[in-house]
Amino acid sequence: MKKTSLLLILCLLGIFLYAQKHPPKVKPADPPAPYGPVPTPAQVEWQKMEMNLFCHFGPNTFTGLEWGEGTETEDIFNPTALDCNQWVSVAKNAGFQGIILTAKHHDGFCLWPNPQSRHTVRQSAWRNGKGDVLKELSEACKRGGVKFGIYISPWDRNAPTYGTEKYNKVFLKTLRHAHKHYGPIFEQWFDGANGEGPNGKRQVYDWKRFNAQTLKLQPNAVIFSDVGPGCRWVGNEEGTCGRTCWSRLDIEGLEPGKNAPSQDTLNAGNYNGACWIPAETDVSIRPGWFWRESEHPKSVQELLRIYYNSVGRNSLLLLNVPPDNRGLIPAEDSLRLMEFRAALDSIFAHDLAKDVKTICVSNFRRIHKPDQTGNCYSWRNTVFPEPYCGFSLIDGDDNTYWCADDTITNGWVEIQFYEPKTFNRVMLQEYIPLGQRVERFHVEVEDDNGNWRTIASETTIGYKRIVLTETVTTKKVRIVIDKSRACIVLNRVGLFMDNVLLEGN
Ligand code: FUL
Repeated sequence: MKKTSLLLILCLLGIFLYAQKHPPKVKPADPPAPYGPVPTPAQVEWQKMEMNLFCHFGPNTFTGLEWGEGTETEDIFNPTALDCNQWVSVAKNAGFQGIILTAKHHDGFCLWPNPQSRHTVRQSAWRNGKGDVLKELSEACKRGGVKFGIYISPWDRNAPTYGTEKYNKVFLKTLRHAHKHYGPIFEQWFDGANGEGPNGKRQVYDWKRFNAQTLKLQPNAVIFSDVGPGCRWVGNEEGTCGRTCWSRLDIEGLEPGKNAPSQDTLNAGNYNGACWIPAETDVSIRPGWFWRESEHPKSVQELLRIYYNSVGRNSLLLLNVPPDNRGLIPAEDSLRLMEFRAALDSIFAHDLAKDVKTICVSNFRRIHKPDQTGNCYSWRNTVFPEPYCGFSLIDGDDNTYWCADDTITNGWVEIQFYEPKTFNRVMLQEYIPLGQRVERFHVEVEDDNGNWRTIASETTIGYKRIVLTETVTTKKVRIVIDKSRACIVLNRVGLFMDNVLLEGN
């Protein structure tokens, strides 16, 4: 061989080895553009709370009424052993992130010394008129690291001005007092009920000002009502969100109460809704909203069913657990909540999707050339997984996601295990800061003969979707996104075995 050829070969080899060690710097693939309306950061944080406690407490706790008349004597409110620390520890131990208290229900009685009213704890004999439930609960929440929210009913059967323009000012001052003294408030709950006041008149509520002032004083508060603007009523009090549930809603010209969207619309959202207003599922652990000695909490199976029908369907669960006439959450309710927690842990503590041999996707926005890693990720991979690849679905990170190329609106993710796994729950999550996209998907498993079988077909995903399937044992499972409204952006796939509630849909 000539000297020059040898030199050339050596040069080329040198270049090759250098290139191997120093691959050209590649620009990371761009993230996708958001699609449609998207949540505010406060709405994202709110949705991640997943489960909050609702506490209905007030004169009705002592009279057994659901809607107090507003004429009850203040002395009727007299809890003998109020301890908000107990409420907070029950919430925490059961895995609830926030507590919302009925600071004022329709009877108008205020659980704090509201200067706008003469029907409050201050006028009661409880603690000689020095008690303040809002103060105790907001402080207990702060100590316990639980978020605090308030329900203040605009309908007031006691306020003498109710039914006149003056009442809107009284209500604004009432709100301001609560928001200024007991914050931070993570959620302001506005009931749409609009009955008659003491003078037989109904109020025309000034919702615009109620909302604007709330956000001025509590900018991070998510405002609940039939039409948001922070989150919406799910349309029923049974604990059931729509199987199809868009976090989008049209609210132009609509209001809470009788001018609200239909209950079906609230349940499913609007496909093309202009605003991001996710569903909140409020339901009581007991038959009534307020405590009554004769009533008892729902079973663990019922609570689990509610969980699947709310958190598992792109909604937040607001579970009402009413304190009793001592001012404590009754033992049977707290015990039930602990059993509920234990059931959730037994199901969701172990995610089988984390034990994969490989996780492959049909397409992802990649940095490297296709032949470098293929579309699969396995634990034996030496190349660090790229952002947007299938590994993002099982990495336990809220901020990473599998993302397809801009034009790809259908595709699949396939998980293969080393050994067959048995499961009956499939959890999927979209990365909602970029909008809600998936419109239709199905789940397939492979049998021993290599044949694929569909075990579930569903519509929306949103923040979280838990699909109940028959119990299957398989080495391969595939989630097929049949239709996404823009390129697929999925944050998580999880597979679980529920031995508590065995039946499927
Ligand atoms: C309803 C009220 O009328 C009930 O008493 C309860 O507070 C429930 C959460 O909202 O509209």
